[in-house]
Amino acid sequence: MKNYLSFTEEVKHALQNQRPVVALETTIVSHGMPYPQNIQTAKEVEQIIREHGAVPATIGIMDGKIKIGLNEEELEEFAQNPAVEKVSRRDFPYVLATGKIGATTVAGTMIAAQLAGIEVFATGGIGGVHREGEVTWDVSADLTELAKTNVAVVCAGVKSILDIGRTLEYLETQGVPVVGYRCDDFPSFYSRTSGYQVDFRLDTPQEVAKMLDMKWKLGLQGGVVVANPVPEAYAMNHDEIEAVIIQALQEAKENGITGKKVTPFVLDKVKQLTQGKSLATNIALVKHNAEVAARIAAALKEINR
Ligand code: PSU
Ligand code: MN
Repeated sequence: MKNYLSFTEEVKHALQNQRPVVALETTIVSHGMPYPQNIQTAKEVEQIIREHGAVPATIGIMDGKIKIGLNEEELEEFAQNPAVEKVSRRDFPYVLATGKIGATTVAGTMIAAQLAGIEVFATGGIGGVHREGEVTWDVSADLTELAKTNVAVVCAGVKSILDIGRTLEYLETQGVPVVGYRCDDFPSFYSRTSGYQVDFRLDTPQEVAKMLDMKWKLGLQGGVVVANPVPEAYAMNHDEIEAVIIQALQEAKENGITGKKVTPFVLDKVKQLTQGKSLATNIALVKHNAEVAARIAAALKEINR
């Protein structure tokens, strides 16, 4: 798979010189946010990472290559082209073989990041066990990827479109530590709390870096979820968002939406139903995650210098 990687100069240089690098996904760009907020956010997030002493590597598939770092024109393509496929572990061979354009999910980005030698990844929220997952078996491949791929994922928890309790149980079974960054309660994306506790609370990038380093030095395969709550000023009211989510899930059911289409469909409905309020929250939390991820990546490089 390494033969299919293609690096931008900026990322190649950073990796060769042991500089901190933060991976970013493209599904959030192509399927998670509308144009033009998606491209604007993608660029700003890259800039925030640079301002905090790391190099951003936005990952996506194009022309039969897994791109580690995208130039402006490429990023624009991911933001605007409606033909972009959503690429999780399952989808790599098809998208690479056909030369299609593919946006990587959390799972897909983790795979590419590990191959490239990138240990820290910033996103919005990870996938998880869906509500009624015990019936539909809809469990995101993000969770099994976290069990086997050595990348730390800085996120704002999981959306309550998912079954948060079962998602955390699944992560425990798979041996994935869930760290609360300056929080005790596992955040639920739009809100700073969920009613579920994180496994471990850590308060500085250095502490997180030390734990990541320990996990991988011990030879314990897999990632770590670093849960970073949305900044207070952008947090949404829990009951308000819950009502919207119930309606969005109902519409997904009525429209017979299944498989990889579920998450983008529900995200879009939530956005429509909150008149864009959820989008502002989404943008704010992604930026915050980028900053924390850059600090953790820098601290991790300090340990092994
Ligand atoms: N959750 C969000 N926003 C997102 C996603 C999840 O709050 O954009 C995207 C991520 O790319 C994640 C993917 O990896 O959806 C999970 O999709 P699925 O549930 O089909 O595994
Ligand atoms: Mn799914």
